[in-house]
Amino acid sequence: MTQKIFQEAIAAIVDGDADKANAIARRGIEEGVDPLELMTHGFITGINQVGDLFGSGKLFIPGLVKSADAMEKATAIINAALPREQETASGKIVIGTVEGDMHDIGKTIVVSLLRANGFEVLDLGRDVAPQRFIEEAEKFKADIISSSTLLTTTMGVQRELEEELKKAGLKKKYKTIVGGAPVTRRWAKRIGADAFAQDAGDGVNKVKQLLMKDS
Ligand code: B12
Repeated sequence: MTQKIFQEAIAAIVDGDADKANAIARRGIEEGVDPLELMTHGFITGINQVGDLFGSGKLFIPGLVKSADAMEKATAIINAALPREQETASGKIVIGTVEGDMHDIGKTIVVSLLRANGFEVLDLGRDVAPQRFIEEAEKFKADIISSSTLLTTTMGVQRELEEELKKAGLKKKYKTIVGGAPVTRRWAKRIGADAFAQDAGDGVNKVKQLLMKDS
């Protein structure tokens, strides 16, 4: 039964059918399918296939936009269904997609999973400049600054963020974590970020580890 709904979720995203994606997300939750599994094995697998089709010239911008719309609808439903920890975890996280990058589906999943795990999260949205990450972290009294990027051309903004933190004498005050499809552990090390996470679940674990090192 679950395999079937995963396949349906993949097809809805590849076809760019927002109504179907919406209905499948709701049905999956009603039927007790684990929301994160439906996300990972269904919708995310679908959007990755869309990315491959786009990358190999078999799908064009209008198709990409339709699939992204279907993905956004499904993500909103899944995110709202994530089971919440009763306890509040101690840790404040500022997060955003870097300047020049409009991709925010993955970042939104990370936000939801962090909140579901009891963390206080300030979501700055997308197209966030390094200086703004820092200003908002100061105001919010954050422990961690986390950034997402999906474009290779905007990865450098994560490096700029590290440099700005150093310039402001704040590098020790905040832990940093970077993520997004082109981001690797090696990249994180190269720019001096404190952690890298490959997906939202890994992100929650890395945040916990960073906060433990802090205390
Ligand atoms: C959907 C999509 C879009 C949508 C975005 C909608 C939205 N609201 O986000 C739209 C249609 C707007 C779009 C636009 C463009 N896109 Co686009 N897009 C994609 C696509 C297909 C999927 C991205 C996605 O949502 N994945 C699903 C999520 C769940 O995965 P994720 O983002 O990787 O996030 C997970 C992890 O990485 C991690 N994570 C992510 N961030 C963070 C942060 C932290 C702190 C942590 C801990 C973890 C973490 O956790 C997440 C959940 O597990 C990708 C292909 C791909 N496979 O990545 C192309 C892709 C990223 N896009 C691409 C391109 C080229 C573009 C455009 C330039 C196209 C154009 N010519 O206009 C524009 C760019 C506009 C801009 N300035 O940003 C290229 C990038 C190529 C490159 N090397 O840079 C890709 C790779 C497609 C391709 N194969 O060519 N796109």
